[in-house]
Formats: sequence, structure tokens, C-alpha cells
Amino acid sequence: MTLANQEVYFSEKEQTFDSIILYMDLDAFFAAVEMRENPELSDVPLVVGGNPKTKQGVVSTCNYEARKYGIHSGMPINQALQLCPHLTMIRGSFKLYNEVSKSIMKILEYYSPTMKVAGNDEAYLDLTEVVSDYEEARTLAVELKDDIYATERLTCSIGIAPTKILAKIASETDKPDGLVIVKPLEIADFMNPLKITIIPGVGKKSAELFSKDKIFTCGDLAKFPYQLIHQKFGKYGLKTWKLVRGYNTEKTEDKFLNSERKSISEERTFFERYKTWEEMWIQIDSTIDTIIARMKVKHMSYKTITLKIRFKNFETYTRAHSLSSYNTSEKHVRTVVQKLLEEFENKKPEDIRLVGVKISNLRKIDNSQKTLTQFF
Ligand code: TTP
Ligand code: MG
Repeated sequence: MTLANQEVYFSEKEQTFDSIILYMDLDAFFAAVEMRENPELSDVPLVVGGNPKTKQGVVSTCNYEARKYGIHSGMPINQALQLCPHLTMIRGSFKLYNEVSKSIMKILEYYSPTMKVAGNDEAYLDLTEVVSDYEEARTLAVELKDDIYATERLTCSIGIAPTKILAKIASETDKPDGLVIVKPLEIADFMNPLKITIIPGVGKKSAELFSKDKIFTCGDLAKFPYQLIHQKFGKYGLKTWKLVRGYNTEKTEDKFLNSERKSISEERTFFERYKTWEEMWIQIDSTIDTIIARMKVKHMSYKTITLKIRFKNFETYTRAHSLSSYNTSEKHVRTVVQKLLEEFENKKPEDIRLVGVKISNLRKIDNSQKTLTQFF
């Protein structure tokens, strides 16, 4: 790529590439945990999710052996079985996944004080203040991978780049067990050959629309005249155009990475049907465990607790309760969530599709406060 070309990438006023962000995502998370627990499953195509008896439900995830048959997350189990009749199916050990997730996040915390948990098996670390260059970031990433493997016997894929989105994309280009680094001057060479669908938010429909203008790769879109983008594809097109050039379109990125978080939340979608409230509570309770663990790591106190509940017909309710003062009590979260759940007692737990719990109105607790609370 010529320097002139590269200059275009740096010309936008708001754009700087001086952060070093690491993104980590575990490989085939649920399936990898199952393979670790039962080594005889390692070489067979395996899916987690659905009901092995009725052959109903949806694939939560599958191992890389199953992916060779075209199986992927979200696929109905019966379709997966058509693609691979000798498929092994496992309902899933969600409590264990949750414990592993917590343990992984604890490991990550050690590598940077500024971290964003993005899901049960993925997180961003801001390494800007931690390493002096990309070579040091590579060394750190190798250590992190070794640490994760030594502790949990799981592999992960890591991307390192100047923005969150580039780091995520980088990690996706070499799975499983990959480590991809994209330095500022390499952004265009890295992005240009990638299919346009690598950009989050560009699905089949958008790809089809772009293809009418012979836009198939990120490079095709990057060189599309800026003036025509808005005219042809509107605001969405402009945003995607910026993304393929590696621009950081998330206005709050720097702020969120370097400032205190405003809320801690966790949502869980149930592919299983839990027939009793007791079974459902076990799931919600472990969601609360995750939130509390994250709150403790961040030394936060909270004031507001929110419950979100979605039924299979997609009816969604959010119910919040605010306490009169800041609190660090684990028990209070459980009691309030239980209280908020009472409204739904006459509904069938098996109809619940998603439950989310959030604590918000957060405040950092200082050391003098810590000794006064039942924090540790
Ligand atoms: P992902 O990181 O999307 O998938 P993965 O870790 O299984 O595979 P990859 O190697 O491609 O990263 O999701 C993490 C876990 O979240 C996954 O193991 C199972 C769960 N999950 C669901 O339950 N339903 C879903 O639709 C998806 C995408 C994930
Ligand atoms: Mg993953």
C-alpha cells in the first residue's frame, strides 16, 4: 500500500490509532469445556444444546470437528443431525461454564486494570498503559494464552489492534488458538482482502445489497467514492465505510475503557426449558454470582438492581428496584431479584427465554469504606 493511501486512513480528525487493545475469545467455549471434561469427546463432532432425547432445540455451540459439517450456533438440532447423523449431543453444564467464565475473567483482570467483559467467553483489555509497543503486547498475549491453558485447559484466540473492533476482527481471522496483531500501518493491508460480512452488522442482506455495486470485500467498500456512499447506502453505509477503514466508530470507546463502568449486567438465553422455578432460580442465581464477582473485582457498590425477563413470545419486561443507599451486599441482590420475580410467579418458567440481571448506579468504594462493609 502506498503512503498516500495510508494517509487517507489517518486523515479523519476524530481518528487516532494510539491505543493498543487486546480482544480474547475462547474457542468453541461450551464444547471445549465438555471435551476437557470427557477427553473421549475430543475427536468426535459434538454439539452443546438441545435435547438429546427429543432431538429438539437449537445448537448453543459445537466443536471444530462438527463445524466441518457446516454446523453452527443457532442451528436447529434436527438440521445439524441431517448434516452429521453420528453427531454427539450434550445438554450442557451451564453452572460449570459459568465457573470457568469467572475464572477466565479473573485471569484477564491480572493483565490490565482496564477491561471490558463482552460476553461469557470474550473480553477486551486496554494495554495502552501496560505495554510500550506491539512486540510487548505479543509477549503479553502469549503469556495470557499459556496462563489460560495452564489454569483451565482451554485455548483462546486473541486479536491485538488499535481499536476494539479491529482487535475483535483480528481474533476472528485465525481461530482456533490464534494470535493476530494488526499495527496501525497494517490496517488497510489487513482489512482489504476480508469479506465485507466480517464487519459486525453486515449480514446476508446487506452483503447482497453491496454486491450489486460489486462490493464483496472490505477493500471494495474502502475504495468506493465517499460521496456516493451516503447517497447509495445512507448512514449505515457511511458507518460501514468507516469501519472497513479501521476507524473507531464507537464514540464512547476511549471513555468506557478508561472510566468507571456505569452498570454490570449479565443476560442468559435459555435454550433449555426449565419446568420448575427452582431449576430456573439456579440459572438466575449463577447469573447473580457472575455479576457479584465482577462487582467485587471492580471494588464497586451499587444502588439499583434490575431484572429483565423475556418470554418465548418475545414479551419482555424490565423491573428495577433502587435501594436508599449504596450497597455491596450479595444477599440484597438475590432478595431483590426474588422479589421482582414474584410478579411473574403465575407464568410458566418453561416459557422463559431470557433472564438478565443488572446492577447500576455504581460507585467505586474507597479503602476506608471497604473496611466498613461486609465486602470480603
Ligand atoms: P462464541 O464465542 O460465539 O462461540 P464459541 O466460543 O462456542 O466458538 P468460537 O470458537 O467461534 O468462539 O460463544 C461463546 C459461548 O456462548 C458458546 O460456546 C455457547 C454460547 N452461545 C450460545 O449459547 N448461543 C449462541 O447463539 C452463541 C453464538 C453462543
Ligand atoms: Mg468463543
